[in-house]
Amino acid sequence: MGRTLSGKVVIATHNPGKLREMRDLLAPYGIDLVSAAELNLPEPEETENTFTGNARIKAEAAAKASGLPAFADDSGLAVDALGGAPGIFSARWAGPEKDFALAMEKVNNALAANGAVKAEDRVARFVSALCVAWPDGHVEEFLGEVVGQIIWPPRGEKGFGYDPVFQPEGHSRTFGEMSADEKHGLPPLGEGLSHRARAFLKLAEGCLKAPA
Ligand code: ITT
Repeated sequence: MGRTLSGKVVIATHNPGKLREMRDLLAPYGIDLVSAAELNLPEPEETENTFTGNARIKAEAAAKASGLPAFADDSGLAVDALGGAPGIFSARWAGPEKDFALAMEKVNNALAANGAVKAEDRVARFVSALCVAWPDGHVEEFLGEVVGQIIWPPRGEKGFGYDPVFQPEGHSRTFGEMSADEKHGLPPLGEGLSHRARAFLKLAEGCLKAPA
């Protein structure tokens, strides 16, 4: 068991889709949540070359600036046939306008340019690195992953980011077609489906008290 998370906690993300999911995941644990945007915290530069490193930058910056424990996620889509791209650059592939229709098209075009047409050539994984940092410098880190395939054209209006082109293994619908509950797939519905939910289940085991 790591250090228990309680009281007031900052969710250190500026991405509204991720904020919604991180709030959802923490909701049963009776924690008082405040977002980085509500506290006007600046967005630190993500200068590390791993998901774990960048999650830690975000959590530590928010904990230091707020004096509160902070919970951050660094995540992305890693496509096997593209050598793991866009990976830690997943947000950056959408450009300054955060245009994910464009980012999804770039992924599909890159696969097409590689001749990756068959499902088995379009394997991809979503990865989530979660970090909780306390103002005294203590950190706890967790990693989750879900394997699937890139489909084209995109399907579904739910979720955010690359969800409409990602179909998790063993499912016939994309994350974009799933409700938040289905995408998380938490117990008793499942054993955790999305990368974020899988990392979160480890976090819950290490740092959260079971909901009353
Ligand atoms: P913060 O750093 O403020 O948290 P961000 O959007 O910059 O927000 P990341 O650097 O972690 O976050 O970028 C991850 C990108 O990967 C994100 O912008 C999404 O487009 C994509 N992504 C991550 N998890 C996803 C999910 O569950 N569904 C769809 N896309 C996801």
